[in-house]
Amino acid sequence: MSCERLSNASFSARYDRGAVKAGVVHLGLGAFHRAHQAPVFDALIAGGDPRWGITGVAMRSPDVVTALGAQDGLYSLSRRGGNEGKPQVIGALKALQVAASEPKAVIASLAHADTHLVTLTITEKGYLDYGPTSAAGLIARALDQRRAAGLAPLTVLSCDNRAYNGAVARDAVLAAAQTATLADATLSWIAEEVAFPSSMVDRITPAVTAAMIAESSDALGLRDQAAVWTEPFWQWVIEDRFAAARPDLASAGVQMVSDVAPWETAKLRLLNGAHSTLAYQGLLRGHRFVHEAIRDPVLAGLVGRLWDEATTTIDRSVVDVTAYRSALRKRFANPALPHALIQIAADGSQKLPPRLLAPMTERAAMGLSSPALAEAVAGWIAAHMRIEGLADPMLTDLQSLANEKAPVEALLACIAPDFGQSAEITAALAKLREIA
Ligand code: CS2
Repeated sequence: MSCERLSNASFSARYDRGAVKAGVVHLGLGAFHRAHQAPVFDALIAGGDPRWGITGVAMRSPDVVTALGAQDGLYSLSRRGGNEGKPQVIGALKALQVAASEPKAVIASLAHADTHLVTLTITEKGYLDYGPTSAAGLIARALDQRRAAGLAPLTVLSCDNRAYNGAVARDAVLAAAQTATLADATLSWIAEEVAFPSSMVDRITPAVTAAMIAESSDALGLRDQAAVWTEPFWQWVIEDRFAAARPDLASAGVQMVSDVAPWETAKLRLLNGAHSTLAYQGLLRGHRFVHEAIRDPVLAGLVGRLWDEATTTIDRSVVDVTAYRSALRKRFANPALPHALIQIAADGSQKLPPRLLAPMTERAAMGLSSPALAEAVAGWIAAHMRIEGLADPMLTDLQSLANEKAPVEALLACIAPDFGQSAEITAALAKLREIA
């Protein structure tokens, strides 16, 4: 591997980085942002609009900021599977900050006159935190300053896998503004002037490993401690509702629509629902990666039945489910992108309701049973008895309930108090226990 670091000196002159302004503040500087939104803004800048550079904010750990800081905010993106070519160097990250240790600097970035758009990848559970260094807390404080300074409102664009993520982000920012006892005038300004469009984001991007960093650095001929691997496919569907200045996202391949809900529902229930199913059932059957699990005929069959069930809850006038499913099978089977099941298995308490429980509830209302969805949920419970290394904000409660063989209702009550379809899950769990 080369010893020379990726740096400005090695950036191919696609555009003048010095002329780029930070019009976007992104909260949650993980691999997903660097694989999904950042290349879109990079394309806009390369296309001649330098307003859309990014201030990248890591919420807690400074590690990624340290790694990126040492290489002028540059990193390489490798598209794995298909015609990958050389890793592409992304130059859109203009500034780097850490929310936990420099909240004032982050608020200043959000309140800066050049900033028009805030994008968020703070994970499903990130919307439950209203504290002063949380995403919602920082945005609320910055909006207070913007209003006082007579600046334009912002567009706050959630890019997390939550149903109605725009409304969820709005509720979180309003709750944080209340918690911080900001002026009533700010609360109404947020409610009336700030835009919180929903968006559906999609690009399979595993957590970065040392092996990925080594291989990317070799391919680049430069040392890149912030390299990311992703798949060739990407999709971003955004509700077309911006507060003020807006980037020409459509020119970079983003779909601008009036209603994201059908896209969001299809993606959460077909892609993410199958992912969670493969994660728990796959780990239980001794697999480590998605591409291995989807090759297991038992799991491939279960995913097919799960998709049949989920499809009845999807608006097929908007989404071509047949094409979507066959594309998903290929994307999951991509051997060039090892995606660890244990990573997807994290935070099931937050992920299961929109992915698996919501379609079960909707099917029950149509008078339909959901054996495959129930089997998937049973896998989540069984994994809490048998799999080590799961992560979840409710892990202790879930593990002790699962190990005490508490009724399924007790486990589901932790994550979805109003859910009524536990009988099917109890039956599926009994079957799983018999097999084990
Ligand atoms: C995955 C997602 O970890 C998970 O829960 O299901 O991160 C998935 O890879 C992305 O949503 C794909 O767009």
